[in-house]
Amino acid sequence: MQVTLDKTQFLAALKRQWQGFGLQQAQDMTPHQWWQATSAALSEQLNAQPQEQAGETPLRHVNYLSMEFLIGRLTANNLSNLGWYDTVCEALKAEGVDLADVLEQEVDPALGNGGLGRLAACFLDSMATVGQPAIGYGLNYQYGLFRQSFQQGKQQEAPDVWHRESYPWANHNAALAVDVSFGGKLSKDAAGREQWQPAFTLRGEAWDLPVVGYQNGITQPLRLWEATSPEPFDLGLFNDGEFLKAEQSGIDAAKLTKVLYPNDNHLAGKRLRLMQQYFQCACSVRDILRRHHFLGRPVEALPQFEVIQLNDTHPTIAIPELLRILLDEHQLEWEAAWDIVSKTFAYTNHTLMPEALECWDEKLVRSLLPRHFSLIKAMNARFKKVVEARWPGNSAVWQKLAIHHDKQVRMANLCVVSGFAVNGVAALHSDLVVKDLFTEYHQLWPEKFHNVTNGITPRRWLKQCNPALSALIDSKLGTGWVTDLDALRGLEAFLDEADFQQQYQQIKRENKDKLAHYVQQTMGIALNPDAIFDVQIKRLHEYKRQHLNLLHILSLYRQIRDNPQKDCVPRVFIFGAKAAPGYYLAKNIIYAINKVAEKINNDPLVGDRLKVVFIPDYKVSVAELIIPAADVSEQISTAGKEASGTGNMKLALNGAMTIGTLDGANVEIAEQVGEENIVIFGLTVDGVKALLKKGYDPLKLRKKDKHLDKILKELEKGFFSDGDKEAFRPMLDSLLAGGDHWLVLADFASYLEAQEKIEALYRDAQQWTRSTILNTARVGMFSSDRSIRDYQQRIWQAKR
Ligand code: 26Q
Repeated sequence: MQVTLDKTQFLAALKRQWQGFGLQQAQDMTPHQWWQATSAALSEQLNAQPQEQAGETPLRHVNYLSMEFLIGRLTANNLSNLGWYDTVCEALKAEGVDLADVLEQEVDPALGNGGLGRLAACFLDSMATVGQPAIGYGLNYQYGLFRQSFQQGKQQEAPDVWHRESYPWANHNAALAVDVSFGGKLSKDAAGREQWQPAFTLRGEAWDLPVVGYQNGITQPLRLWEATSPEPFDLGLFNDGEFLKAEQSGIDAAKLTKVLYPNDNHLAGKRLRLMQQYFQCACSVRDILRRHHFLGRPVEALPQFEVIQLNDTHPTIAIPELLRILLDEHQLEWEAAWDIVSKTFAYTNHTLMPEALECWDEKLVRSLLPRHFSLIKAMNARFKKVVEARWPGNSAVWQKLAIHHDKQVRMANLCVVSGFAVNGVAALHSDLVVKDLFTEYHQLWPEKFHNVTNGITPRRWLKQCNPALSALIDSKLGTGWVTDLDALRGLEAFLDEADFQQQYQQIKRENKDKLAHYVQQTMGIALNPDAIFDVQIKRLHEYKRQHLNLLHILSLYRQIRDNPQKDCVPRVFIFGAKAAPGYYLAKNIIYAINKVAEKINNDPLVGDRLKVVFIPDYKVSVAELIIPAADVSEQISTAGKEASGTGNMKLALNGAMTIGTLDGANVEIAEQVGEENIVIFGLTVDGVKALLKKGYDPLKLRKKDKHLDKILKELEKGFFSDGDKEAFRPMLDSLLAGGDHWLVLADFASYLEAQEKIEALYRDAQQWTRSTILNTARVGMFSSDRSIRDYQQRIWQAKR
């Protein structure tokens, strides 16, 4: 049921585009205009396709609410999923233009921070592909995640100008605009019902991006809300003082969706963030109800037809928002309204770390959303009775489970109490969610808790980013793997074919050449493509332990200087990571890596044996370049801290060997690929718990380990920082005087051993190739298509 592109119509659409630019002929376009025009023409052709009428489907419709969608570049993705790539390639060739060059011009919208945002994008791709009716709801930020550069090794941030005004894939859907109110006060009506008189109102305008299923004729929307002021010349509002009130309260509508908060696994606690969250939820809930009513369905039937999936707690305020509409607008009684709400929401947890669990100050909630706060208190009071019945007189349990406690609103608790399902994102993580985080909730409602292991879309993360490997797989297995990733197991049949091994190796080598070329162009550093490309790409966070990686680099450097003849396999260490602008320690780790890189890269004694590159401005399009070129995948978080990880899956799929702790999805990757094809090291979750219980002293460890002591001394003495002894003080203090909360030094020895094992494995080129082929062949379960089917079976479409 694939849709075809009519070349003549496409060229006519393209012509309208360059005419719109005021040009005389296509050849007058700049390279960037070629991308703009091509994409706009394609967008128009896609919109003109007759949409398949989603008839009576037995499937509940999914509303995926997320503050982040890290979609990446869309043009190549849409061309590939539509099956239009070759036609457009030919059409442009006739104009003397190379499609690949055009695609390089595309902006990479950074409407997310990292894993959680990219997961949302992979899930949209998979829902469209497996035929799960769905819509993604998010915000249309004017500026995405900041652009990163380095000045003397320090991170600099600049605004991410992605030109949303002229982004060719976005369609303004004017008819869907929604008004959203904030602030004000409560009063009681004659019947004693609470009434909300908001202080000011903003407008949400809908921008739809197409989410194209893989060659199946399905396109579903990602709907992003932009905040604007309600018509300033609506005299009614104007006379009511609404407009002025908005001005007075200092709420400039344009501010609301101006910028994405750059925090990752950490809270901001800011008023504007809560406003963004409510704005997103209010617009989306309105839109869901509008569609439901438009189909002639009674509000009581909402849970039969719609499910609202919350991507972490960020959109939690949608819960009291739906309750408010049912009570205040539909005039339902509490029980009836609660019945609907409690069957509609499902919540995905992405973290166990206490500092990342969202809590909002009650004052903030009350002042911005007085009616919602009142409803939260009512929910809390009703839930208290449930807890009291189960644990009579046990105030400790109540204090833990309360939604509203100690002048705080706890969003995770609100989700668990109100949702019909709660899930973690990897098997280990979901176990810990039940055992450590929501223990008593699990005792109350065991049936609510699930695991759905994360996944990645094979379309972007193999077919598009690694065309050479995809073609090789096609030649062996046909093309079915693109929508059935388990089929990659078929590659095992070719494992011992010298010819296949050689081609697989050759492709890795060419991908490394490409990355080396990029690094040469952008950073002026020459990389040796015979070296091991050792990659750590993810947000900069202490728990992800980029500084453990750094200590290993320092160890190698020390060894080379102690023994200049040392025969080692050349290594290139590649980092990509942004630190939240306010995360001082994370920025210090970036600085340390860059300073160490500078020294090592310029030391003639080292030569080609060691190189360290921190690629600036890591983002989806840069990931697409690095991942196919990686030999080693660093997944070295403190056990129990990385909920899942998804970069680990992308790297393994593209034939990198993982060095990792038994954390997040690494555990399941190890199960799939087999223990000979992954290098596991370090403390386990139980080991971490035992060590902390026993008492852990990093200083003692340092005393015992002479090698470690030497390395740390060099950092302390300013050897890498032009004599500046304070340069890495924040990082060193956290590791030593600060108690080494993330057990970096505790895992150091085990990590070095694991790295030696990597080197030994790499020396046997044939064994190594076999192992990496097996990584590609055996990680099929990490397709996000499988994740979506799990959500369907366990949560969205489960019999109730
Ligand atoms: C919260 C409040 C205020 C401002 C910002 C935030 C905020 C924003 C983003 C909090 C957390 C995030 C992002 C979290 C995240 O990316 N988590 C990752 O999710 C992945 C997908 O499930 C997992 O694979 C990773 O393990 C997890 O760290």
